Amino acid sequence: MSQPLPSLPTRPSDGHKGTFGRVLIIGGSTGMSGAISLSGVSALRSGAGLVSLALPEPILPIVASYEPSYLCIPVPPDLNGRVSLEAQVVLDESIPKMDAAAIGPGLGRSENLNRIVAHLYQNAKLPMVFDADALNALADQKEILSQHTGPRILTPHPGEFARLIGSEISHIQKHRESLAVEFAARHEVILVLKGAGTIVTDGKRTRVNETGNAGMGTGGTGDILTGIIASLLGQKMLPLEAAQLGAYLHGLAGDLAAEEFTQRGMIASDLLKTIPDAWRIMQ
Ligand code: NPW
Ligand code: AMP
Ligand code: MG
Repeated sequence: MSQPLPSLPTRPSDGHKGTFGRVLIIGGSTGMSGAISLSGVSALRSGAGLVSLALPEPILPIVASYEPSYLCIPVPPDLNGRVSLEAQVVLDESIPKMDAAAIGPGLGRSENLNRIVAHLYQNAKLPMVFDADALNALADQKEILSQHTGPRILTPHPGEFARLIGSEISHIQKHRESLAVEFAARHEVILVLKGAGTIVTDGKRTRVNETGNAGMGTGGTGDILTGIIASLLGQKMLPLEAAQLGAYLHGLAGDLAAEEFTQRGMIASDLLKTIPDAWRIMQ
């Protein structure tokens, strides 16, 4: 049976930005600066106290100018404008100061990124979301999927899940819940299998999300979900609850965006404006 919706994170009246969580999001590359910008704003709109984006230095000006409220941490780029292996030093310095992190939106793919993703997946103690190209990096090294030291939330769409389990999208879509539950149980992770009726499971407890619509099939919506879940983790929600509440909030923001702009006319950044309306309905 589908689980009930978790309670909202608490917001003590004497709280401050430290109370509400420091969140780090790692991603972005030349040509995909939008993805990490969307994740950054959605993390802020979801209530995190401080949001920092670690991104290749060449795209910093464009990401920083999109929104003044997040911090930007430049990391050394490779020749193609992606996060380079040298960035690991900067990331290792930043991570201990954070309450939660996410990696993947707009990250791109390379051998060196596979090494960085594996290093964080296996060694970072804090709760972490793995999305987008970070999932592709994990799919290239499936042997490490069970080797993690902290709570791990994986947020694949069916194409990314197909790569992760070495299967076909059509097979996944026929057996969404059972495959998600089996994967989460086997690797002791929280799996968020996206698409109509997003499934959120830790392998024992499962929730099928009821919000969202086909208007969300537009570039960037998944990057927004990553920021939302990382933000809720930063606010100390339990990982399964953060993923379940995050999927619901994201879908509701999508439903409100569809009401305002229509499913055909809505775009991902519209959700950044409707997240506050979604909170108002939920609280
Ligand atoms: P198809 O097309 O039907 O065969 P990829 P990506 C499938 C960044 N972005 N149900 C689909 O299948 C991301 O953050 C940057 C069924 C196709 O095969 C990543 O870093 C943006 N199938 C990077 O781009 C905005 C589904 O998945 C495959 C499905 C690549 O991410 C855009 C496509 O997936 C984007 O977010 C569903 N519901 N959903 C920016 N503005 O900077 C997906 N598929 O090849 O992993 O590409 O998801 O675009
Ligand atoms: P991504 O492919 O990573 O950008 O993620 C797309 C996001 O939009 C996910 O959260 C999906 O669950 C959501 N989405 C896409 N299509 C639909 C749909 N038909 N109904 C509900 N949600 C959808
Ligand atoms: Mg995505």
